Amino acid sequence: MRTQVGIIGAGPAGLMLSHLLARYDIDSVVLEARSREYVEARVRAGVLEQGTVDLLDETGVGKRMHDEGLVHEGIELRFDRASHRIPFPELTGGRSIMLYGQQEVVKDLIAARLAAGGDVRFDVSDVRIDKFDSAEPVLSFQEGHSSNRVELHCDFVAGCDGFHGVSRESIPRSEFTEYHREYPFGWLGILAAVAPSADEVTYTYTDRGFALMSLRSPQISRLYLQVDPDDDIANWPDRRIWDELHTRLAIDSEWSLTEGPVLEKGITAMRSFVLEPLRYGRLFLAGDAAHIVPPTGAKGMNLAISDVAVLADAVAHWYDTGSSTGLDDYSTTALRRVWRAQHFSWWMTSMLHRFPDDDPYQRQLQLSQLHYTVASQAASASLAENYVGLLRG
Ligand code: FAS
Ligand code: PHB
Repeated sequence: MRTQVGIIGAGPAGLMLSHLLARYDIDSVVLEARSREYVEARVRAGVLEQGTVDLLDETGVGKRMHDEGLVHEGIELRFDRASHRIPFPELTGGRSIMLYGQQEVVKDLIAARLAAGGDVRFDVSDVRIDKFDSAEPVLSFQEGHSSNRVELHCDFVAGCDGFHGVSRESIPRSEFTEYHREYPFGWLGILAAVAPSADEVTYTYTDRGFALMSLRSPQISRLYLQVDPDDDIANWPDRRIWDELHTRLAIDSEWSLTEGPVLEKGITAMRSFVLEPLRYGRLFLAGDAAHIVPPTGAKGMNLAISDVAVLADAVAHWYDTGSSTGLDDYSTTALRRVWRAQHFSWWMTSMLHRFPDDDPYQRQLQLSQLHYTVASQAASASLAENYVGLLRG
């Protein structure tokens, strides 16, 4: 079997890459370990940067996002029992964000690929990458319950298989540098069938820890609590979750949190991670396979999309001109935005969470940073331009 680009992973990175390559008439095959139902149901990110919204529109997959997504023109920061709004358009020359679940983006991309005759294979197993340091890399895998191995010969391999994928494990350790930071807390996230209690995404800093109010639709709320990283969701019955959310989100002005049936809950670890470089011969890494950010900056999915936007153009340039300049520059170009998002995500996380080993001085610094961020136009603009996403290029 042969294709031009073999893609491992049908998350936002792999699917968007396949979609972008198809617009250049470049063939690809996407290999996904999970079922279509699983990847389309996996609840993760919720915030699309302006650049992601624009790319979905430019490439013809933005209709349902505009029909069902929610444009948001700001976020709120809560501390000292008061809420402060950061307005985006005024501070970023008119840009905003879109609230639209990652699983909806995945559904739209899968539908677009299959409608265009794209080759997306679900339920594959034991994907292996060989000869990626040659001009003829080979992927091999098993399909469904078959024990036969299928070989996929390609010109390029894109490792879009997330943090626990096979791509990064296939690279000799001597070839790469890892940067990482573990955080001493996790996020407990719930999806609740109740109208959001806040109009906009609201981040809260309290002595008891961080909390976040977000949403997926006028009927579905998404909320998070900072918890111990090793905590077990079994320790968090719905009653305890709502009680803690009420406590952390409380403000002195007239406002209340509305509860509703919890549809889903889980605890996610928090880490920062970057692998450098992003290229190994004909193997290119993109998205969570190459980097992870704590979700406080709402960057994870957006970074995955921006990586593959760069990679698709570079691959197309090679096929069109034979020049490898785009491919040679891919890692440097992508990492520039990755490190900006790393810093912003680390900064938001450090400002808004209680650290187990912190002290009163540390907490005063956090409160000073929060007060300054909402009081200074320059500081608010800095947060806003990072949040809506830096302009491409
Ligand atoms: P993904 O992990 O989405 O996709 C990788 C795909 O590869 C998966 O479908 C996987 O099944 C497949 N795969 C893995 N190994 C394979 C193999 N060996 N063979 C074949 N396929 C393989 N980001 C935010 O911005 N906001 C959030 O609130 C947020 N919450 C998150 C919560 C959780 C629990 C997690 C894990 C991540 C969260 N993220 C969030 C980050 C997340 O959105 C990622 O940044 C985004 O999914 C990255 O997309 P991909 O790089 O495509 O990786
Ligand atoms: C979400 O809506 O899931 C969300 C919003 C903002 C974040 C993280 C997650 O920083």
